[in-house]
Amino acid sequence: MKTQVAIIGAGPSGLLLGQLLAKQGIDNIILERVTGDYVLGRIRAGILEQGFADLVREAGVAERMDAEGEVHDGFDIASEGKRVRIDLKGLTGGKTVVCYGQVEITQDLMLAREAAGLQTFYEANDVQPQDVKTDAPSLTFEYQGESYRLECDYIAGCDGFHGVSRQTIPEEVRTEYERVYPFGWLGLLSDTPPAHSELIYCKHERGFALASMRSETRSRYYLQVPLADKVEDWSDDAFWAELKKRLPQDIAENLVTGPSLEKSIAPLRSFVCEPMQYGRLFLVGDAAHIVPPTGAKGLNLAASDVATLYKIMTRVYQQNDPDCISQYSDIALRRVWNGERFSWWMSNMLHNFGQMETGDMDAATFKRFMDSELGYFLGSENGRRVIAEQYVGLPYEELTD
Ligand code: FAS
Ligand code: PHB
Repeated sequence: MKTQVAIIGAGPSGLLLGQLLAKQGIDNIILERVTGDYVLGRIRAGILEQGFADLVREAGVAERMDAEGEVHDGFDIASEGKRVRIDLKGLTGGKTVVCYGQVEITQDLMLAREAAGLQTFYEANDVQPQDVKTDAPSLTFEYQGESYRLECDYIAGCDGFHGVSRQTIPEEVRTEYERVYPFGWLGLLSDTPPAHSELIYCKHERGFALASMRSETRSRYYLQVPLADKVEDWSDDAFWAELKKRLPQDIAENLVTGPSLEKSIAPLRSFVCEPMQYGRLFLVGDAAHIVPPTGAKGLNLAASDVATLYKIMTRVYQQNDPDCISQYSDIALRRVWNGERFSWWMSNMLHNFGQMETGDMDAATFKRFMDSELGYFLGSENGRRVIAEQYVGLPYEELTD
């Protein structure tokens, strides 16, 4: 079995990359460990940067996103009883974000891949990259009880944080940077009308809360919870009662509650693996980096990795320029670290660290610094512009000639 680009993982990174490569006539096969339904069962991101939305349009898979996704011109940050709007459109010369669930975009990409007759092996087991430092790499894997080898020119490791790709880069070659936050996010999905027309990020002494949405009839909420909490510790009633305590009063008074469709706790970490490539193996998305969701960057950083690798593969095959693969890691990492810093910064400003460790200072001093930081950036147009231009996403970097 042979292809040009072998992709590990049928999450948003792998599916979007596969669709874009196919549009350029570059053959690709995806090997995915679980079923498609399992992939679609994971409720994750909800905000797409303009760059991501444009990439989905370029892939020819944007029809439902453009019809059902909601364009958001701004969002609120609530703190100390006040709500300050970050006017994305006004502060960035017209840039906005699209509110459209990761599940939806993943489903659209899956259906497009199937319609294009592109090959995906679901429930492919024990996928192992082989000979990635040679010009004849391959993937070995088990499928329906049989052993296979997929020969290829390049391997895209789109297999997420717990995948096999990053581990394929020898430890002595990899440098990993990490910060684990002393709390998690308890997320709840409900078929109730959103609390507000735009997102509200709430800093509160009881802990952070986020009011987001998926549509005019489906809402997504998050509460900062201690790492020791288990999702079974939180009944729906307990969730709603706590959320009302953290939301601004005028919003809480009109909150429509209802049964949860999904409830889960996600740990928060900042993580980057350098380099993001090794020979003909490229790490893409969560395989290489993780951000706390406070900046809505996780899925969007995966998209910018895809954009860079897509440009490189297009140049390799259409301009016969194999040397340009050496640009991938540096270009990808420059934007990744921007997203990491913004997500870390927003997490430090908006969460309640209580008496938890904050590195080089005591919790009370850290709180004073962060309260002042947030107050300054919300209190000045320049400060709000800094938040706005990071939130809509910095421009994607082009390849050098
Ligand atoms: P993914 O993890 O989505 O996909 C990797 C795929 O590879 C999976 O389908 C997996 O089954 C497969 N795989 C793994 N190992 C394999 C192997 N050995 N062989 C074959 N296949 C293998 N981002 C935001 O922007 N906003 C959010 O609110 C947000 N919330 C999140 C909540 C949670 C609980 C989590 C875990 C992440 C969240 N994220 C959020 C980040 C998330 O959206 C990721 O950035 C996004 O899923 C990245 O997509 P992929 O890189 O495709 O990785
Ligand atoms: C979401 O809707 O899931 C969401 C939105 C913005 C974030 C994090 C999560 O920063």
